[in-house]
Amino acid sequence: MLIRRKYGWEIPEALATDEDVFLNRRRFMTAGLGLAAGLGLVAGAPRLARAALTYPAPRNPRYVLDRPITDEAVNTSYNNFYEFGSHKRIASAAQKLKLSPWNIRIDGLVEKEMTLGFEDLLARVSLEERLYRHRCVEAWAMAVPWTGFPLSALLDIARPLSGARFVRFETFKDPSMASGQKQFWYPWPYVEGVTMAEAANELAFMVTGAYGKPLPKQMGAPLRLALPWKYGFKSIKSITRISFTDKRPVGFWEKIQASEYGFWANVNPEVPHPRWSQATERLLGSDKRVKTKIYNGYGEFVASLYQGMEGEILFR
Ligand SMILES: Nc1nc2c(c(=O)[nH]1)N[C@H]1C(S)=C(S)[C@@H](COP(=O)(O)O)O[C@H]1N2
Ligand SMILES: [Mo]
Repeated sequence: MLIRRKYGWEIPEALATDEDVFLNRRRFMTAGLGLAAGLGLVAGAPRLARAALTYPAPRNPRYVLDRPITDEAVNTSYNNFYEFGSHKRIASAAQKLKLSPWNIRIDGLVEKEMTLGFEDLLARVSLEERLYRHRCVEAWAMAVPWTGFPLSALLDIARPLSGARFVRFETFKDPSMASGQKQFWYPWPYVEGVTMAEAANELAFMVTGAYGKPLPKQMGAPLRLALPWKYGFKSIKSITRISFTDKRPVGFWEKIQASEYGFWANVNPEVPHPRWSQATERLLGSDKRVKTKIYNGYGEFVASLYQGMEGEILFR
């Protein structure tokens, strides 16, 4: 049984991480600072140290899996990232993604609009590792050790105004870099959105890494979302813009086919996709199928978000 702590990550790091990792991390940090000093970089050390020493981040033990972690080699070679092609083998094409400079625009209904460099953003948050399940609407699933920070920490930085009701996320648009974006019939850039309440939910996670390392390009470097209770298409990759708005954002897939891919897109085995069943899912890297769970097994964290919303199409 899962014991709920209000802030699970607020337990001392030595308890959250097994001792081995904790001690290694300490040693690593000390070594890194020594190296920085040796190179005469002490003035710039806080930023350098932070950016260089974030991996591996301590694991938050609050989020547990019911299945093995998907093999890293499988996960980095089977991806949905339509910017680089409308099939799963986009990993090599995605190496064209240019990661620096990487700026994130925060705009709309906020106290003060701003543009943050990715490194500046990293310096303002603390990273943790979480084991999350991921359920694609196409009925395959994976389990990933993500590294990142809660989306709520980004809300603290962005300081949305009281009129903000939704957060809208946008991916880059550059057809010269991402050949899939030459397919002009798709509504680029990729967009996704959540309500403010969903954004503030503890499960909503901004991902900067996986498998104890910075995120590989094909998985949505340098910054993507993970919303483990929703179908995978909501977990937008390679984010460049985060806007606060009073209008419900229309996602990339919703724009293409609203009858199949809705705004809420909460996982539910009992509501079939118009073209296939959602009752079971295939675990990536095997032929094994397991039963899909409502809210992908995260109902304990998120079901209350949807109370009294029975009139909405919550599960597509
Ligand atoms: N920008 C962008 N984000 C995206 C997608 C995409 O095509 N473009 N595909 C989505 C879908 S359908 C899924 S299942 C996941 C896949 O993530 P993965 O490749 O890391 O497994 O990314 C989501 N985020
Ligand atoms: Mo997906």
